[in-house]
Amino acid sequence: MAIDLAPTIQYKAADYKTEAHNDWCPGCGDFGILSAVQLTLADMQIAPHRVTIFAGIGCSSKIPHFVNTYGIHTLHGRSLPFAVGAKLANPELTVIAAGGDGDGLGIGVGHFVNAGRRNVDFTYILFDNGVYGLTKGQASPTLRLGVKTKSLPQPNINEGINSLLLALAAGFTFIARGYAYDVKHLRELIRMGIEHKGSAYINVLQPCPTYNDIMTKDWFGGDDRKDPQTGKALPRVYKLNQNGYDPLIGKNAGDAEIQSKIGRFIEKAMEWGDHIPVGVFLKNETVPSYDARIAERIKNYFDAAPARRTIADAEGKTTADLTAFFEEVRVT
Ligand SMILES: Cc1ncc(C[n+]2csc(CCOP(=O)(O)OP(=O)(O)O)c2C)c(N)n1
Ligand SMILES: [Mg+2]
Repeated sequence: MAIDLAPTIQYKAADYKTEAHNDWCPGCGDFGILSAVQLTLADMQIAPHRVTIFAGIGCSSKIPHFVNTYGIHTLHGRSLPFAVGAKLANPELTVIAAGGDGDGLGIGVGHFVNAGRRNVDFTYILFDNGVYGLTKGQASPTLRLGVKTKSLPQPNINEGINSLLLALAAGFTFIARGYAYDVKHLRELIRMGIEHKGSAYINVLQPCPTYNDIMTKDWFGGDDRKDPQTGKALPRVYKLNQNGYDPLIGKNAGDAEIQSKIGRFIEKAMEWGDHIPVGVFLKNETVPSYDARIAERIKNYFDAAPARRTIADAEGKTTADLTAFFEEVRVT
């Protein structure tokens, strides 16, 4: 009788939690994002050792300590080069990059642009609170012109970056925005980002209860603007797909369809103020992922990717021999 070797372990969200001490402030939006990541990994039944989370530096960038997978707390702004390298070395790995708006769109923005244009298969979750939380609330690159948050002596003198438009220009092929306090919705977005074959960017609006006293949970929830009839708050955040928005640019989409979908994307990505859309803005299937492009040139790439190779013998002496790998590279 054949022995069934299929894995029987059922992972629960608790299996992705760690005992590490968490020093995020009470009420921080980071907790919602952390839960969404753990729940998504359980939803998808991805074994903890098959996932690596790379982060930069900041409050949000501490996330690898709290998720029971492999994780690297890298340098400020450097999560993406690590994520890209890991995915190329081990294409079987589920790669998540995570970090703050300061980390990813300030010091790390060059990597953001260059990662996007490669379309490597990873998911980047950007915690967007409009401030440098860890260093006491300076304006981050996403804080808009004229907004004065708690630590600023005067209103912000710079215009904020629209990271959805930047992600489009850079070449990300999956672009979404979530809200940290809507964990159920965010969990779906993260799943779709991981399932997407290519670079996925998920911007997450994440109130900072300590330093961002303008874009608060109450502000996003519209507590200051009530429906005159019902007296109920009118939330500023709304779901894109409520209005029949279709983010998909299918594999065989023609130029006209691509242009019209990009046009609508830009329109939606520019909405802010009393109407802030969340959901999937774009899923472009016309661009091949980077590993697929590599596999075109290196025929045995998926079978013999660098991480699958034996690199040392029992004594630790190197046995690395990449000859066969490079013999496959076609120079035309
Ligand atoms: C090279 C370098 N420059 C500056 C800093 C100081 N620093 C640490 S975290 C940070 C920004 C954090 O903001 P963000 O990425 O938005 O994360 P948050 O704390 O808001 O989650 C800065 C400027 C650093 N650690 N390294
Ligand atoms: Mg921040």
